[in-house]
Amino acid sequence: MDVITLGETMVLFTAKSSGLMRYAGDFSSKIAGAESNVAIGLSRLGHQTGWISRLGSDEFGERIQSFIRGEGVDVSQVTFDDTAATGLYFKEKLTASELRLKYYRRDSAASRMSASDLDEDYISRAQFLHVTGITPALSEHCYETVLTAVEYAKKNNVKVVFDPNLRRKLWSEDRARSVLRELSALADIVLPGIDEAEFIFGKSTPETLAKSFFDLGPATVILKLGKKGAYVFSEEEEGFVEGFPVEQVVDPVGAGDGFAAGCLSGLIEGINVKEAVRRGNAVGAIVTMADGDVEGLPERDRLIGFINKTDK
Ligand code: KDG
Repeated sequence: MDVITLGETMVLFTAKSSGLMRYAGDFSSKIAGAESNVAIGLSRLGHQTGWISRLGSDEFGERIQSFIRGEGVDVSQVTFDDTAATGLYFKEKLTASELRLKYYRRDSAASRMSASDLDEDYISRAQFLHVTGITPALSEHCYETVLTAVEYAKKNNVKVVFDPNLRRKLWSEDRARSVLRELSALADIVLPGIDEAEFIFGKSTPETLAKSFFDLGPATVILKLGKKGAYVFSEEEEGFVEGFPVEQVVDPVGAGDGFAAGCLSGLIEGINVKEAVRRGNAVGAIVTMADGDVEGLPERDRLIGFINKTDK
């Protein structure tokens, strides 16, 4: 297994018309969840991935499991809960460039994940464990589950990759800041966005923010500046890696997960960090050109074609 991840995946309903969702009659339905987005992205690039979660024993849960399994991700560690529902998430397109996201996930099946759901042996088989700051925000149980997964990874020399993925709607500012800092300190590689870094450490330059993460403990800090690119900070390498031009942004949600998938794909293959980040930038850019959080994740040929086209 190359990467194992854990977290909540929801059914995503997107209003087909723009404007306030109260007037929307038609919705498309897809599936989305930061961690499964990463697992799917890696699988499309040819890597072995596993996703750990809990789903409601309902039609939405069945749909999510089938979809993710169909993408080639191992779902053997997914459990079903008879007493809670699968989470839902709505995307409201106010204008072509203004999105509003609304969750119906409180007390969902995934929020009841527990550390006892984890199999240490399963986690020990991975090269990387990917975790985000969304899962610990779901419940105290989920927070403990993430910490236990990280503990199992560290015990078994599995590298921990942490993407803060700050979701302000899910928890209080103080709690978010303290947990994001705690998990950053436990990780080997962190992938914060500049806004997330400023949320944790206060406003500063990218260099100082990257250094603040580095001082907490991770060996590699990759600070994302959105479409502009990302700043790399590690003992071996340091510097800025420029992003790729995008013809037209159709839907930006999921670009950060695409970035994580591209970047991890490079790290699994042992290319240098800056090259891995360039791959991450390319996947992130491609994702924004399609509607949906996973629909734009490219297969390897498309990714190589996109990078080569820009290089010319
Ligand atoms: O990064 C994109 C995710 O945020 C989205 O797919 C849904 O997992 C999700 C969340 O909690 O926002």
